[in-house]
Amino acid sequence: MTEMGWGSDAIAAMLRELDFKYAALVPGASYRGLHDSIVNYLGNENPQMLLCLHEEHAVAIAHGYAKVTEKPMLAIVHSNVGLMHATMAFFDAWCDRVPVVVLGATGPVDATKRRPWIDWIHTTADQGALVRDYTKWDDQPGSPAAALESLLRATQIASTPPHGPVYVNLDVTIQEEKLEKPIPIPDKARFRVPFAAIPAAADVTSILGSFRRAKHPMILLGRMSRRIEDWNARIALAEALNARVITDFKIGSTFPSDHPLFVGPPGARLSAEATKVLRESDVILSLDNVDLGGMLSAAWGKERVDATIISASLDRYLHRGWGKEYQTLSPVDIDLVVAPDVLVHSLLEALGKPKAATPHKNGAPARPAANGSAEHEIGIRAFSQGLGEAFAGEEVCYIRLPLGVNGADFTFRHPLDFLGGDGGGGVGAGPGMAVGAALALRETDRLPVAVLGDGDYLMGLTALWTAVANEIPLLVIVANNRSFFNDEVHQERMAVVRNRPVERKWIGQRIDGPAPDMALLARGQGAIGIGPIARRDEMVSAIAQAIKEVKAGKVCVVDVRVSPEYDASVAGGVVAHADRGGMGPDRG
Ligand SMILES: Cc1ncc(C[n+]2csc(CCOP(=O)(O)OP(=O)(O)O)c2C)c(N)n1
Ligand SMILES: [Mg+2]
Repeated sequence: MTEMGWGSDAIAAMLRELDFKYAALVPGASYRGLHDSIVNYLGNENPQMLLCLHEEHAVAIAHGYAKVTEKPMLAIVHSNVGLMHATMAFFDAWCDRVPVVVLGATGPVDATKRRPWIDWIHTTADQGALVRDYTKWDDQPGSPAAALESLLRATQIASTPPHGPVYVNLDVTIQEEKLEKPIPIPDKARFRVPFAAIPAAADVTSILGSFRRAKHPMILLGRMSRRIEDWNARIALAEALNARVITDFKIGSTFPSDHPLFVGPPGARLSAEATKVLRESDVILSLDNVDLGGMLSAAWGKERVDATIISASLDRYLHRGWGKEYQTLSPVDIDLVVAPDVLVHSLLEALGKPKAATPHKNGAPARPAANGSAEHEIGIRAFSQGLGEAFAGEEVCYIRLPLGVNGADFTFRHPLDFLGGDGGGGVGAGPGMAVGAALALRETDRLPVAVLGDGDYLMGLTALWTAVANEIPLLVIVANNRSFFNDEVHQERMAVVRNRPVERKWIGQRIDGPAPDMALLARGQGAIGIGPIARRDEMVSAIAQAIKEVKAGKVCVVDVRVSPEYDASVAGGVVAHADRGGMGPDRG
């Protein structure tokens, strides 16, 4: 390693000490000092740069990585404009409660040091304000030594549950400052994430007392860890309490969907069966459910909920004034400010139960008849069942699934079987998050599969170039209904409410005439593009070919033309929720 000679060398050394393996970035003059230090002082290793074609992708990649690892990855964005591009991805990471460390830069705060024009463009009075309302913390350190402390603190804050994105803005002056002598790098071991709080024994006893008296106990799983030990403990607890379990599609797989205690199907909204079981329950344990109050009102409407409600969540530490992603305020009878998986272990311990769950037989998932109007047309149900067929026998991680599918067509048996959503509903996040998740999955035996809507794919597809350029194997399947179809469902609702022609719902929504060539767009970035596949009988073999490519290390996109429709379990919500003003599907 060359000698530490510049402010940004010290910053780069700190990044290495903090164990950042990758830095997803788009370059910019505002951090040319840091860029040079990563390349020439660190040798572009730990962290290694992953060049991105859009700042939104850089942060989305870090987000996707954290979905798998629960650890922050680094993203670096250029001053002002780069950060502006990145804002939606910050918002998604914030709503999804994932750790991400983003570095940015500013022109010299000291105006006498600014080069004409460009440095003035690069400088704002309070750059962090752009993202402050949806980050856990931000800072603009005033010296190289202060930057080291700032990075330590940023990483510690992002990694401390509840997780979230953080932003550190590095003044170009401190990056480019010539150091008199090397700055000692603090030892990260003394700046670790604090120990998790454990629930008081009295609270554990009182929760178990409630469950002992319960006739119909229920567990609502929300933001849980992806550790297999925690997954097993969850199963053991549900079995010990004989509690039925509901999961959340937004979070991904948190409980085996073929377990006898699971109430499914997994989906973006509460199924009729889950609503029924929830209404019958007399004790409900919410383990950091994203929208406990919303779930209760979906089941009980305006009626009083008589069940005893127990909650374990740290989320209130993030509740602030700007965003309302914290959802409606729910009644809670026993309210614990502890991490949900911590409570699971405490309860099991108090029950004196082994943490391994009883092995259960996998129930055969329901396979209703495929739909689709024309003989060979791929209806949404035929599509999801086609995925089941194509991936049978493979250890798949569904990084993403499109909103319109019926969760009954998927069986989740491991925390990495499905990673859930993007948190903030940002269309265009899918490709970037897929690349980040695939990067983390490269360390596992999982086949990384992202099933994306065509709208999502088109908005973010140049993120795939980063995967190709860095040999990150990834399989993308585009559920191509040639539409921002979610909003056709909304237009249908408007037409029904306003007595207007439903046939016009597609106007301003269809992505057709011309239909973008998804496979060609993939090839344009060096990926393999297959399709369009428009017949059911071709779908499975096309995916089989793609699996081979991805196993050989390639990025492969399969364009599957699906009918513009949502499964009734999703679109049906338009009618089911008419009493809430007929909001349509759960995405806006
Ligand atoms: C950045 C952004 N713009 C617009 C929307 C509104 N919106 C929600 S879902 C959706 C359609 C997404 O289309 P696609 O990915 O093809 O999925 P489909 O609904 O067709 O299954 C749109 C435009 C959004 N959520 N985010
Ligand atoms: Mg679409």
